Amino acid sequence: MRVMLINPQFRLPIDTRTTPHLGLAYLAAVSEERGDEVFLFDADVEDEPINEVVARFNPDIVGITANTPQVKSAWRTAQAIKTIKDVPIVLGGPHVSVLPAESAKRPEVDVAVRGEGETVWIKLCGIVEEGLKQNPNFGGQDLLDPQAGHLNRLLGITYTTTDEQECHNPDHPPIADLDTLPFPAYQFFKMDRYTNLQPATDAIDGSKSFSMMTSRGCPYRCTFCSQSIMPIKWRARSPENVLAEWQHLVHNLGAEEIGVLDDSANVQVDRLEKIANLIIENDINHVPWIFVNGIRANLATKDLLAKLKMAGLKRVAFGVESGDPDILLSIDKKIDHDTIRQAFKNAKKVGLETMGFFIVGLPGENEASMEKTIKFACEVDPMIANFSMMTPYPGTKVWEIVKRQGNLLLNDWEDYIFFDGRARYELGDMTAEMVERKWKESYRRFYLRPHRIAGTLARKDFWINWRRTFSMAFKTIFPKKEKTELRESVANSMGKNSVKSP
Ligand code: B12
Ligand code: SF4
Repeated sequence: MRVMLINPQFRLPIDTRTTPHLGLAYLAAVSEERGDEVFLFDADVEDEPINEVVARFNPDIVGITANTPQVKSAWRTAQAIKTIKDVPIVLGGPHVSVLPAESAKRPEVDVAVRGEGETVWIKLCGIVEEGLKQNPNFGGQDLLDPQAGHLNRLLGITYTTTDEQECHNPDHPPIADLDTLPFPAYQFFKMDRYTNLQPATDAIDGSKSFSMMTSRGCPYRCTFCSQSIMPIKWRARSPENVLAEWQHLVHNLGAEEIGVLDDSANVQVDRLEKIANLIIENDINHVPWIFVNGIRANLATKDLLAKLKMAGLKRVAFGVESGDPDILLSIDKKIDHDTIRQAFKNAKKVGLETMGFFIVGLPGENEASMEKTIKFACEVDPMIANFSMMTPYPGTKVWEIVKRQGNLLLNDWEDYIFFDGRARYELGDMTAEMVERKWKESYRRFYLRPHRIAGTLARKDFWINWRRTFSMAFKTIFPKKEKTELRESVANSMGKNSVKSP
């Protein structure tokens, strides 16, 4: 069967790296394992319009991924494809998992898959394949025919039948043993067109950079985080299985750097230690790697960090979020400032680069609490500080709070991004003006301290990438007020602009 997987186009207002989409890489891998012919279309790096590729490849099923700011682009892509052929179109990903009915009721979307996708995707492909055996033109309408009932028993999906009945089948159980999954199938990506996610080495373009997930899910439930997409149960791959992928990336694909994307990589400290030991014993610790997301500060002991450093870890990140103890408590981070201080100290002591994630504009904030966040960031002083403007994603507790008590300033999913300098909501005494001002201040006050300027100028990668760094800093501090240009270009590239705001 011919299977097409799509990452729809969405460019952030500031330049971020472009890396292969790991979720699609997994879906491509299980499709390949099933014996399907796979075409992966990543609109961020393709030159050819989607309609030409669809006409040529003639897929039997199409899967499109979507996070919140991408979802309208996903709908536009589906519309463009449906004008060519009524191929079954399946949407999945973080946004679709939280609001499946919104996509499933659209005429251009046939099925919305909720949560972890591999098993459901494979089962759907099997259903379509059976349909094609009976009818070589089996399409979206046939799949949704209530008389035929093709989708009745498939867990984890939402769809609207041709007689307009919305069906929300029960959840699909999470994959119990992650070791049963094949490794992400990078062979379907145009690898030379990507940059690295967060540089672990000095090179940005052309570095052979790969992402990896050694565990899925997170046992914590921070109020601002879209973690609700994955099952609450944290599941980990065995150290041996992680090592096998690591070796594959280094020996077969020539990885020069690896970004570990786990949400909470150090939930089981002994597992991480074992992975580190295996990397060392198998002589692949010369390839630098980083934790792209924060690891838990309460479990970041000096011994663990020292071992990880020996295994090639170059940089570690911690989610600090707020410098205000009451706010930290209110977001259910389940951590305190002394623990965070100690984690940064431990990391620096063993010679790791550090990164801190901070949020400006959480519910309950005021000028004083945001001030504490800036001061705390300066105190723990990571090599990289990332200040995000709080963006309430659907499904999160913050989203519920803002909907109930606040004044949401967003009316378009494409604006659900957190680096464009505009506040997303007002709540109580917290005005948009205050959040925007403190957010800009946070970057200015953190990075424009004399020792930071000196430190930055002394870094080799700064001089290699100075044009990009300046351009990003300028766009961060002076963002474009209106993104109409961006939206028009995305819409035009799809050849359609008929998707309305939510
Ligand atoms: C790496 C990453 C990035 C990278 C993206 C790299 C890339 N090309 O993928 C970068 C840094 C660029 C990035 C940017 C952003 N990100 Co991000 N990112 C992540 C992160 C940490 C890992 C993603 C990943 O690889 N997951 C592992 C794979 C296996 O999971 P997956 O992609 O979700 O796919 C699975 C399922 O969702 C499903 N599935 C997905 N697509 C499809 C399609 C079909 C057809 C089917 C059947 C199933 C299916 O099956 C897959 C396999 O199980 C996640 C957190 C997380 N744990 O997922 C956040 C996350 C996805 N990001 C998030 C956000 C908010 C953003 C930004 C909007 C932030 C911003 N700057 O404003 C931008 C948007 C950028 C854009 N262009 O769209 C949110 C999304 C929330 C939401 N409601 O959309 C997440 C969930 C973080 C969080 N906890 O809040 N991100
Ligand atoms: S912010 Fe981190 S610790 Fe909190 S729920 Fe999200 S992934 Fe888990």
